Amino acid sequence: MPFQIERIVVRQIRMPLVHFFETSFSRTYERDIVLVEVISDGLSGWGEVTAGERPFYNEEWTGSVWPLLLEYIGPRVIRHGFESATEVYDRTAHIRGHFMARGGVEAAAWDLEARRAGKSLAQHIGGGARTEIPCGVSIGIQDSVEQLIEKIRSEVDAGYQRIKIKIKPGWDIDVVRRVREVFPDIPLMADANSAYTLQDAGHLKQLDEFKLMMIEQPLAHDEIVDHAILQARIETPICLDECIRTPHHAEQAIALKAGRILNIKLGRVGGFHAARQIHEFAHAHKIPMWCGGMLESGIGRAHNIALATLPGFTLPGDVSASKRYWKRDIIVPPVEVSASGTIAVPTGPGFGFELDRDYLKTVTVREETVS
Ligand code: OSB
Ligand code: MG
Repeated sequence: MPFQIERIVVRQIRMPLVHFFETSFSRTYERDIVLVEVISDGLSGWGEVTAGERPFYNEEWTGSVWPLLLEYIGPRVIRHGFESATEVYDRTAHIRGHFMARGGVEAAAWDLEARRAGKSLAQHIGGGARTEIPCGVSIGIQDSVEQLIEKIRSEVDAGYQRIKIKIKPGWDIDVVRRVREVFPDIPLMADANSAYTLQDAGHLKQLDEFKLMMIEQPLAHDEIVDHAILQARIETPICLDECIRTPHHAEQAIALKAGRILNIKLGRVGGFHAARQIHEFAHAHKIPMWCGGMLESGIGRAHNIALATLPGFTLPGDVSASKRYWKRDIIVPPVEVSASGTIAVPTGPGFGFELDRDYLKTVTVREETVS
């Protein structure tokens, strides 16, 4: 359905996390999130830029995406005649990298197009394979192993279908061993966020005895070949996250057997167009997928729910309840998870939740318009 974007409003919001989140690369207490509103014919589409506050997960961060949006991406897409939202990805493909900044606008365009068609975002992207999505949680590195055990216990009791813990050198084998002693049978996995090298292959092989569902991105953020070498040496399935940024990366990784599972993150791959392409290819190759998270606000969270309705997303992802992150979310109702660890896919137009505009105003720290 053809459309032109007349105006783009870029907002940065600041919201404290309910509990700090620690990965192998840093600890976050407060999120600074950039939101994108694209406006056309009196309708708004919304997107979230999933970059972190520091350039440690990938090269992007809150401070880099702001000028990218205002100086490069905004002017490039505004008043351009798009035949459909599938064209927005290519419109900014001359920009090297910066997939999250580009993906925020791209996802907003899909949301806008869904609203223009009066459809839910899930339906519009070709999801709708399921009316609810299976949910897991990602639990950061804690101050003590006992604290971690308590966190796991409360998430298992809440009904979540799988537990992911973060690992790094010095917080890995012994921690997983202790978790397995307490929870011998839960679906469990570990995410290293690129904290190891191939020289650690022998060390990582010690994880095999714990029957993890997978180990996520153990090696460098931009490395595919080394993951193939490691996968041949360990039994635990490798799941790739950081190093899959384009459909071509996914093809290469699958051809090289660099991993057996894919984590797909909307922002990391630049939005729905690339996410759908990766999904299609991986699904045809029988690679199970799940939707990753980046500590999103309600907008990004709602987009992730839509993405996770695609048929190849067969594993529980990192899309969980708003209340795990926020005292109050910017959408109403907040994202809620059932006692069996599922989220019901909303059926209203676009991403399917209402925006809490008053609260959005309260948490906005800067705002600019491209027109
Ligand atoms: O690697 O999956 C990751 C959060 C920030 C940066 C990277 C990652 C994560 C998570 C996410 O694990 C979790 C979530 O949104 O719950
Ligand atoms: Mg990860």
